[in-house]
Amino acid sequence: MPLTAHAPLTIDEERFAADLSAMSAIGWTNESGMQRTTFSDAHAEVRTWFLDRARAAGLRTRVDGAGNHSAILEAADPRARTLLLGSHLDSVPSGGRFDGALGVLCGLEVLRSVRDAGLDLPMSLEAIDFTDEEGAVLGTLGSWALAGELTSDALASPRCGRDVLLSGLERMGTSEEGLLTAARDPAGLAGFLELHIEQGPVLERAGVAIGIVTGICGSVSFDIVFRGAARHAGTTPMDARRDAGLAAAALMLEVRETVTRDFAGCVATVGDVHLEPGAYNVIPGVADLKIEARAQHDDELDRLSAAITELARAQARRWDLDVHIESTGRWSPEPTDPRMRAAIAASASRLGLTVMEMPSGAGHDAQVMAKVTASGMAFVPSHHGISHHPDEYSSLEDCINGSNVLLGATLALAEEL
Ligand code: HGY
Ligand code: MN
Ligand code: MN
Repeated sequence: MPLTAHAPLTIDEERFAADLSAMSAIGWTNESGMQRTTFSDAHAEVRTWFLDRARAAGLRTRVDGAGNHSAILEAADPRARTLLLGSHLDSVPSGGRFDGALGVLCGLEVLRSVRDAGLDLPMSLEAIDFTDEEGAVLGTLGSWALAGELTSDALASPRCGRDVLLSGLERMGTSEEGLLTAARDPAGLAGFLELHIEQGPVLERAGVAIGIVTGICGSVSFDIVFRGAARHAGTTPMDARRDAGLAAAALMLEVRETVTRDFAGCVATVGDVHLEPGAYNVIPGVADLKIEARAQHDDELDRLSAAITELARAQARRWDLDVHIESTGRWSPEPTDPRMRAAIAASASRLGLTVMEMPSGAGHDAQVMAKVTASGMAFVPSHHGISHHPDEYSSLEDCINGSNVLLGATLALAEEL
């Protein structure tokens, strides 16, 4: 009798809810939300917690050369391929409790539920927590390494600086060499599924329980440094200044105007501006901006990059400044796999959950994994669309729905093999 002929297998809600609460407390601070950035103590603590919970369930565990942490439920057949289920346990600074972490716990819960049910699937299952999805170091670092997409060039100038990278890898029990040798043979993979919060308002506004992701946006990020002349704020006439802060302010507004006017459906954000020396009575000689832009198509990313670069150069000319523009990352937009979308849809429908297809405005490990194996994503609603903020919230019911949909999609894929 096919697996999917019975009433849908569902997760152990009590166990899942208790783990969601315990996991959410690790790295949580009442004053500034979730502080689990890559290499932080809280990040290490939650990763240890994840492996402990896996072992408690009788699952094998592994940490690969990229520091990706996995729980594994092996198929009886040693030649079986592996279906990866997961996301990331690292957070942005002052982030939320659900971004990434929910997907890792849902992956673990799928393995535990399959094991509890005594099912012997024709594929091994691996719940994986990828290293540094959020980009404190590089962004999707662990999935890039596993996909074999990581290069030593990319590691030459990481966002966190080489020292932090090397010392952090050492603390994580690996090395740059380990990162570069963590690639998994795609022939051994049966696919990748990621359950994630939507991080936007679409599902909640539509009153829909599950989002079936059609494609994941691409993004580019830059570090733009304007250099002028730090001078006395009181004695330097207004027409004799080379004020780097003015270029930063003008560029922030111009980027918004340009993207809003010329790039429908795209977004751009200046997420950080740092002025030096940073004193009331000194004209800023240096302005360092961290900027990123996103689009659903590669050619739009190219045009966005060119537009931002030209705007920065024009502001440098206008305020008589030098400007240095460094690319700090590019993630190509990727469509999800139709077979994965169908498995998610079939699972949601067997559970009686409403669904809608939608693109992802957030980046994810799934867009990296899509380069080497069939990948799919399912979303659960985010309350008021809030994310990357302590107020990020998804209801327990929605989280349980997400885990059940992931379980059902896993069984539907096993059925196909
Ligand atoms: O930034 C993103 O889209 C993701 O949360 N890393
Ligand atoms: Mn995420
Ligand atoms: Mn995120």
